[in-house]
Amino acid sequence: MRVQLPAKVTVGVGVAATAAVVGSGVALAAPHATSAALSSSTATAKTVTIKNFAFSPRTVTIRHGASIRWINRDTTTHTTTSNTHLWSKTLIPGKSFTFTFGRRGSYHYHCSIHPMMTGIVRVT
Ligand SMILES: [Cu+2]
Repeated sequence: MRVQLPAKVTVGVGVAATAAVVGSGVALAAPHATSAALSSSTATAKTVTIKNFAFSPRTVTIRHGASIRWINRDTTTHTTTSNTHLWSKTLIPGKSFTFTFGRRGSYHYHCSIHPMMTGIVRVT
């Protein structure tokens, strides 16, 4: 899909705005190259284990475009819930949930059943 977009832009703008096409072509080339490089870092997805009413590790750092997988190894149901409600998932014992972080930042989250359980995902 990302490959098609620059092609459409080039065709749509046509001959009248050749300079603009070249300009946007260059601008689009950089993000495209970045996303291609990131697809390999997706393999470095990290796991946060929920155990003994805690997220472990409590703070985890990944590259943007990579994923966090939470798995509930407790005998109690927990949730992983973004403080800004970017994601929220209830996990019964043994279940897991994966979320991909496209943008850099610090994402604070908690368990909505046990609000003292908190964690942070740092996306670089
Ligand atoms: Cu909990």
